[in-house]
Amino acid sequence: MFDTIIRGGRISTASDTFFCDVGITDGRIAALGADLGTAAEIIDASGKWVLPGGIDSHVHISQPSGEGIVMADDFESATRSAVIGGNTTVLPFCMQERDVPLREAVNAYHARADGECYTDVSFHLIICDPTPAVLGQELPALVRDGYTSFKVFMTYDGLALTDRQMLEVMAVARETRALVMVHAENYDIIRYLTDQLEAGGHTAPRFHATSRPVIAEREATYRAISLAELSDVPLMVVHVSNREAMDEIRRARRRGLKIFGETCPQYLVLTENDLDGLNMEGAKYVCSPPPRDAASQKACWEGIEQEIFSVFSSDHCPFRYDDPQGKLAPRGRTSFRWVPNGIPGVGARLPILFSEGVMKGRIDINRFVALTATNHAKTYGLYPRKGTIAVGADADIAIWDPDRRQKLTHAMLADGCDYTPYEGIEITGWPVTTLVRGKTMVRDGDLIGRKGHGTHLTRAISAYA
Ligand code: DUC
Ligand code: ZN
Ligand code: ZN
Repeated sequence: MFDTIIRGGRISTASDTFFCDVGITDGRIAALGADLGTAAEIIDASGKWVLPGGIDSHVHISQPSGEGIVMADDFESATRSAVIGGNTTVLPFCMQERDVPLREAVNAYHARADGECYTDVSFHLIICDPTPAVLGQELPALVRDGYTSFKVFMTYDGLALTDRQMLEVMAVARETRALVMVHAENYDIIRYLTDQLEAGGHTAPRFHATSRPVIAEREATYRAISLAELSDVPLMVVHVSNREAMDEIRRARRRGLKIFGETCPQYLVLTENDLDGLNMEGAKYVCSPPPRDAASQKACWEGIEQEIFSVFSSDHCPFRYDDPQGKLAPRGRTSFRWVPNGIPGVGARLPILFSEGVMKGRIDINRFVALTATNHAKTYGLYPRKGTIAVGADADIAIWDPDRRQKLTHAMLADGCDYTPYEGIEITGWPVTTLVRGKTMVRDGDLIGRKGHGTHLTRAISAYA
């Protein structure tokens, strides 16, 4: 007797597809087989596809974003959108603040998340001030406590690390076996071009893209890879937007290095032309790196198909559009430099890749599962508890209707934002029912679970570290 049986579905993991029932007990998958008998709850999945719940390993929630700017999502609204979009775990960032012990920052994020989440969560650590105490004591202690990944930035005032500081963080990563994620864009190129553009009166949102060219991303990607090679650590290059940066990852992998790449929906379905909107409409698409052109979209698809990219994340970083604390902040109207940087996507990520990737024949369903769940779990120390459908794993499951066709609208996403950059995209396939650790959180499209079911996960060491 199980708590729940999912009956009659077509199950896919990152490697296999098969038809059987899923028996769930105490939040875990207890059996896979034919005719599992009876249970307190039977979910009929005939005609549906039963997949591991999505893991989105790159989301920003309730992160301080500059004076007068407020993120559109707290943990409740972001994880609500996540679970409605078929996710069962998200990995947000905990950002270090200068002169504040890192542990205090971690505690502050816990206070914001605890009791608020619909999905499970687990924090990466953003390191912006690698002091001797942070490097020597705080990071090793936090890795021991299950915060096993760091993010470093090569650009942005207050965030960018020097090459030397990157090496110091990588040395700690090597010692502790933490995984390093890098935001790779050349700080001085961006600062220089931004000053030049502003001096010429080019301040509209579309010049955000002009100020952050492919060369800035390619150069920083190569430099980050070089620092990781010297340090002998694996590296995840996040939010890769174009062929040239991708080719640096490809070359590094050919040299046998453990360099990994992530891409995101904005690099598959948006272009810099979207930043061209009248008045401030283009601000809805301001994110970094910026969306590029049709050739870059094609390159990112190639990277997905050829396994240069191992993870597909949303980089959910939401700011309301029609809001003085969001995209229409007064300062942002004076220059693209001040437009809050980031776009929402945690709810739209999976339907976009399912529809554009699987339904259009670019990738198969097993690759979809790898890109959206299994590889995230392996990379960030959650596998095999998360990211697959196997006996003993958490019952984190999304049941998809592969035939549902609709236009994506913001209202479907239930986040705290007031728009989606993906409005109007035709979507085939939708995650209709989602279970988090065996609990049905979304049933036939309706949110029925309670916030607070989602919990923080301490993570093991990455499979690649
Ligand atoms: N980098 C991110 O990873 N997210 C939003 C903005 C940025 O620069
Ligand atoms: Zn980034
Ligand atoms: Zn991000």
